[in-house]
Amino acid sequence: QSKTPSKIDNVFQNYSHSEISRDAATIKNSVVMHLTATFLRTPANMDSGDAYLASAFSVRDRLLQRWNMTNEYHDRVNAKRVYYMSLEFLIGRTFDNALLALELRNEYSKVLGDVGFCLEDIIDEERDAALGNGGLGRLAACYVDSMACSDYPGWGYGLRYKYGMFQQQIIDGYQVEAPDCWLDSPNPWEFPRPDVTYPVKFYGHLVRVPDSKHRFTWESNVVYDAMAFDVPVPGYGTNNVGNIRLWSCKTNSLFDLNKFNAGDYAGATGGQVAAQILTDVLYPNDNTNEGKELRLRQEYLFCSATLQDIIARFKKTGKPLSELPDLAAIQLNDTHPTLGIPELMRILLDDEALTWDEAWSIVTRTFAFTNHTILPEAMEKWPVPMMDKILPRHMGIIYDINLYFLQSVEEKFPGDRDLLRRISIIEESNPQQVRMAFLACVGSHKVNGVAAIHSDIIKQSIFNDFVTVQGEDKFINKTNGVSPRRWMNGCNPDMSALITEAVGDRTWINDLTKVKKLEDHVADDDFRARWSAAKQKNKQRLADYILSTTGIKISADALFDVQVQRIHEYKRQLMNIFSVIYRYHCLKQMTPAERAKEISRVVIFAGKAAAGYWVAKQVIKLINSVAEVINADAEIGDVLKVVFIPDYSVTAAEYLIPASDISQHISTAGTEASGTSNMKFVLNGGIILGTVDGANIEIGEEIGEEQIFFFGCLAHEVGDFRHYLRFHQPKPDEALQTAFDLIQNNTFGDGAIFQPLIDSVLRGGDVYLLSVDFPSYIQAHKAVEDAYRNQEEWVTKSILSVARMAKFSSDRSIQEYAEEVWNIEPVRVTN
Ligand code: 6GP
Repeated sequence: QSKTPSKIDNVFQNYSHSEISRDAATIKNSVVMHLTATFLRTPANMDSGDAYLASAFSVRDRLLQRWNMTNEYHDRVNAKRVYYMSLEFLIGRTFDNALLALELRNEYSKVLGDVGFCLEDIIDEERDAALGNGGLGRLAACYVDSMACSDYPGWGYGLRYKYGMFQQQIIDGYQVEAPDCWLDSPNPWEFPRPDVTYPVKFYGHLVRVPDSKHRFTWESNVVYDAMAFDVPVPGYGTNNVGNIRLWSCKTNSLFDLNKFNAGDYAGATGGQVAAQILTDVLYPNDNTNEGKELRLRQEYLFCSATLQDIIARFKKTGKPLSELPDLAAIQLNDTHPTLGIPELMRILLDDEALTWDEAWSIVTRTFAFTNHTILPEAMEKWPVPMMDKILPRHMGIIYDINLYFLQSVEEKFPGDRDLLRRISIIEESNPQQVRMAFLACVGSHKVNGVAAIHSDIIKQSIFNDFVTVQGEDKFINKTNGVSPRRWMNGCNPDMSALITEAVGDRTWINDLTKVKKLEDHVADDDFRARWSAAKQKNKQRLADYILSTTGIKISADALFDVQVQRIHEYKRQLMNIFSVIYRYHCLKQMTPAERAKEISRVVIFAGKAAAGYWVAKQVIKLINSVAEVINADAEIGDVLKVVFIPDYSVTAAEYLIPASDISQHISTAGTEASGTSNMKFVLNGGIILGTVDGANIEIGEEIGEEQIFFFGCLAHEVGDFRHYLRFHQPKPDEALQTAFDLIQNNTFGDGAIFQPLIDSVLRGGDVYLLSVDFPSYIQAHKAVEDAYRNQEEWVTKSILSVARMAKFSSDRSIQEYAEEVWNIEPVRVTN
């Protein structure tokens, strides 16, 4: 440990605390400095890529002052921190977000404008950080944003995947995956920390420490080094800058010089390859679990490095480990980081020599767990033999956790053997499996679902026995939310300007309850006209984006009908495209005069399918095949267009969401835990067509049922319908049958390709109840059209919706977590 010479303090006294320099000349100088000194370019040969990098580095310099100050301050006051552990952070772009947070957008726009660049083009040079699949990963990004903006000392922990979410290309209508080499060019938004590196062991064997019951030495030759990269999370309207610490496998020390010298070049780098691969790729599964060994090792590398780091930071305070829960709260974002529980036990037992009871008390007071799905295919389980081989120490700890837990159950409910079987962390299958959701539940002091309906469902289904055994208070609801910074102020500047006008200032961006003020303007004709104009501008921007990405020309005057999310059977994109086919059929039956009276509509899809999810990929093919036929039908023209936008991403969502008139959130009731895009669409003045599912329900409660179009069966009816359909042939109504007929008649190319999709309804038990919900779905579409014809009322709905959406800010969610789960207070960072 080197000591800081006392002189340094004096010399650099004012360094980190100086004000951010905002004047044009200083900004220009710093951009030019980075252009020349960081990237070895000159102003004369600068292109927009260079302009992006130089500007981004210059903005980051300004961010760093606050970042240093934040961490220094939190250390100084011994602030309790929350650690959000997530295998996924779907961040998207950072440059524009940072400009807005530092309130430097106009300044940079001017400086870049002076040298002939347009800020919007420069922003477009940045690649998304797509270190996540969908809902759960994007939620993590919104949550760290809210922690930063609400002055909570919060860190995200994740993995720095070399290849993020795959790039989706559409070739001949089919999805084709290509690697996302997002780190190919310099990334201004990460800081390598070679000094923050931890060894992580795998395999090996255990030696019991003499005379101890629970203390072991874990001997292993397979040790990888996890190195930290820090990603700043700029807080808006505060000095607070959050941090996402991402781990990457360090491989240099694994190069085998002896093998190299002996001419075995592949062998020389073999160890490096094995290590590197751990943090190479994001597993592209959304709401599914694949029991791959590499994934287990990836999860452990992540958990071990994170827990070692948290303990190292805590130890700097000099406090006893029993006080860890007073300075650290750890949130598990689904089960993927659950190994953090046995890992903390291992550290406390083996490294710190605590007793089992002392260690277990610390663990259960520190961890809390969020469940994001009840889909059975997503439930993480690991075969005991695999776990035992890769993580022998953890398997032993899990056995002991389970033993003590089951003993406590037996004490409360003596002789209930079936309860013990159901509730055991180890499933008695062949081979045995570790049920990660149960481990997470047993090791946490609070367990939450992500919307009211979902939190109720988990209490009645997967955690039903735990409610009986551990009491109801442990199981709570934390309805999701989204960041108003990115999902309003960032992506919808014109609407945001109107809100600022209505509120009187920009404080609504950090306090969304203020949007209520919009209600005062709902009768103001001028305001309404500008509201519509903002939507129209967003629609034109999307039309341009669609033209440039797909070559399809659409009219911005049509109704934009959007469904964008991962492609999944439970989300029912299939039902949507069946309804499009039916609409096409109806239009074809009409005379030109009748057709002219119809509302023109553009149906927009986007979303990725997991690479191994065949049915989902066929759905993409069907959408594209239908689009091709309809878009080429001159008789139909602009009355109906269908677009599949390839490579859906956070950035694409930022174009799509502000431009929607109607968006679809049509999961079978009880299957979508919450949804978060539903919130984003309504926060941008869009109207929802949805099922009575997830957060749709709470959105309806907040904004009023006149503002939302609900249809379909209810969650409590699903069981009976499914039961019926197991034994009875589904009866498609005339509309659905028409769609089937058109497909089978080869209207959209070879119908045989799509027969399995039709069979999933007719012969597969119609698990997602398309045949049940289709009639009310078609009805709901009619209701939407009737409402849309009355543009005056539509604008009213749009304004009222936004005005009543305050609940769905992630700031509200984070405040609830802080108060009810983490027990942390905001800390205002000052000099
Ligand atoms: C998703 C849920 O499907 C979605 O409804 C929810 O809004 C989101 O999580 C955030 O809570 N789940 C996942 O992304 C997932 O992979 C294992 O769950």
